[in-house]
Amino acid sequence: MLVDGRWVDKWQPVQASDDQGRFIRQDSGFRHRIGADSPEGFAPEAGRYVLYVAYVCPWACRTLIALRLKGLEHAMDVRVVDPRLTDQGWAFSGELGTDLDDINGARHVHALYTLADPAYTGRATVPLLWDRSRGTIVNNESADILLILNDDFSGLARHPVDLRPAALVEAIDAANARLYADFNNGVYQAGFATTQRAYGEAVRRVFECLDWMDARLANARWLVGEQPTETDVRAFVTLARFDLAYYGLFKCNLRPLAAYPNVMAYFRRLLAKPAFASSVRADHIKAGYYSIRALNPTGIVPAGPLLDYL
Ligand SMILES: N[C@@H](CCC(=O)N[C@@H](CS)C(=O)NCC(=O)O)C(=O)O
Repeated sequence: MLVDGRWVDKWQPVQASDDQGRFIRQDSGFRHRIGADSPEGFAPEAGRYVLYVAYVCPWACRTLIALRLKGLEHAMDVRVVDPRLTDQGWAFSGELGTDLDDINGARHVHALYTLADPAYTGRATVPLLWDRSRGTIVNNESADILLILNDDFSGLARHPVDLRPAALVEAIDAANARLYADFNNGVYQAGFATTQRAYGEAVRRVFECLDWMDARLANARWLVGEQPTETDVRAFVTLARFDLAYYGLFKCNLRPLAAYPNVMAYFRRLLAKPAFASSVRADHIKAGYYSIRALNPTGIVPAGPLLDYL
């Protein structure tokens, strides 16, 4: 991570733990919005902003899906980092179909953070939204970036998609809260737990959440409302990594996804949409998660699982 703008220590996936061995995720450091009246002058303009992502990262992929669902590819460049973590965090290698950083010439994502704030302290995470005009980070919180794409860029969007219709906001936020705690972040809490008890608690919540989704989807096509919403984007990114990485590496192995017929049918409905399907790079997901040395010291990437849906 960065401390006062200097890269320190080897990269550790365990961001922080509480006294019971439970994984704690850090808060994001840049939280600006984009708008004609933005106090920092971040106006919504085509060609001005760059979205830096990793295809291994579920948080980054939710912003990529939103970008494509909204039809904003023409308005914003995307740069993709190598999915394999290095001692200096995310790197621009140009390998595995990823990008070099032709925008800022950075070799690692942490260099973007220190360009934005030479005294930055915190983890150098993706996704991040970069402003070419001011040479800084607008936002590095995927939940915010999703709203920026949905709302702040709606004037530039080519598809009339609203991922947070006003009438559904309460239901979306309630479902999101459960999904985040028990599923999106729950799998990480299982994977990075350092005590049996913390793992046991987390894995139970992961599968209770799958039970809840399966029951909810028995009579519904989407988790909230009649069209895919932000909630479906959030559910999808964890489902897409479930059998590939969380079942094995994170020990979320009570059951594979196929044991949940309604969830599986729902996941296939989402996969049929190009904006969702194009966000899934199984090779990046496996290479990235299995490069976490704290969980997989040999770095060996498993051959399977062979899945009929990816
Ligand atoms: N709150 C952030 C979390 C992003 C996050 O944790 N990204 C991970 C990749 S999946 C990361 O970049 N980790 C690098 C690190 O923690 O040093 C968001 O949702 O945008």
